[in-house]
Amino acid sequence: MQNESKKSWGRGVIARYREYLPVSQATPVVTLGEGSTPLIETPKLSDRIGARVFVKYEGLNPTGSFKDRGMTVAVSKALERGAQALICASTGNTSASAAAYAARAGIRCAVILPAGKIASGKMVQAIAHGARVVSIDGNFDDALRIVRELGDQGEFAIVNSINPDRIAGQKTAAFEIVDELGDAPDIHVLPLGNAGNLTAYAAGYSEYKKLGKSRGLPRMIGIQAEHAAPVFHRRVIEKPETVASAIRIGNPASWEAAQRAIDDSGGAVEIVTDREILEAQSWLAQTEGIFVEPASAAPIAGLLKLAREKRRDLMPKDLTVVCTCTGHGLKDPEIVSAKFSQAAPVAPNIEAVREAITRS
Ligand code: AN7
Repeated sequence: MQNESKKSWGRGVIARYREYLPVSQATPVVTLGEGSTPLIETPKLSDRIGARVFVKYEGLNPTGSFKDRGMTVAVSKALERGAQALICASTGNTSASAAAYAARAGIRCAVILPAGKIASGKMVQAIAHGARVVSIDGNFDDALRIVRELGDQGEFAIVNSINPDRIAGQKTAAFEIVDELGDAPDIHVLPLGNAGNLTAYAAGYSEYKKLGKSRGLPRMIGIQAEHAAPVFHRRVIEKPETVASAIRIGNPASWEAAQRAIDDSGGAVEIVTDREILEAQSWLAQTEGIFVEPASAAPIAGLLKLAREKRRDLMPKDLTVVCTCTGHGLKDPEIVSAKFSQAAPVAPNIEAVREAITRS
């Protein structure tokens, strides 16, 4: 018999890391079995970088992105406080996750999205899970401003990463990495949008180090898209633009905390072009077998750029590098399918099919 008093049943980050999270026996746990995602060693990427590189593949969470780690904690706590409805602004993944966890919790969910800028898979998820979807004629930063105001009026629980329960849940990804590697990596690279995730990882690594579970702390390196790079340029970007719609953000909510985490760790913020992002996405899918959405390819593009520029200040040789790939490639299928023109069907016989396979 399992000892139920010691170990809560099932999967999910609250079950696995309860003692490090702001939950108690009174918290109703809303979970879809998130977390425990694979840390995949990537030999071809390692060769190109000159380091031992792992991908933390967060696209394998229940709704296909890292947001689920924070959402399980945020929605459980919202339910504990008696919330009847959730609200979030989103570039897509937060809304997909909020919609699913709200459905699971049996409460309403409203998602406020920049019109025309949400990848189709993410939009489909919000609709499928029954969220009330409101598109605004504005960008993510406008949507978040409205959500903050609506949240202040007490009608909705905000589940954006300005909610500290979200950050608490997301730090479990750092715990998993240290638990698996037996120590912290030397470098951690991830995409930087609202900067909540970088802040969460830094908190997780630092908490684990204080507990003696790791010896060092990784340098935190955030990667932004060239025309959506407020942290890199140290100024608000009024009209951010990038093919990586998830990180099309001009005024990050966790800007200060992330900047501190980057500085304290001896890390950096770098930028990559849309072209570099799409090339990295395609290369990772075709050489390592890992399909990620464009925002999640940004850190891969960033690592390749650091290696190309021989930035040995940030990346001395033979280190251990972990790169978080935050969302699944299927979230944004048009990006890839646009590259292919569907060939006309061929006759249903071996000769025609063989000819089609070998045709250049
Ligand atoms: C795949 O869903 O902001 O720096 O509203 O979906 O913690 O914001 C998504 C962000 C990286 C950036 N990768 O993380 C939203 C949203 C993916 C993302 C980020 C997002 P943060």
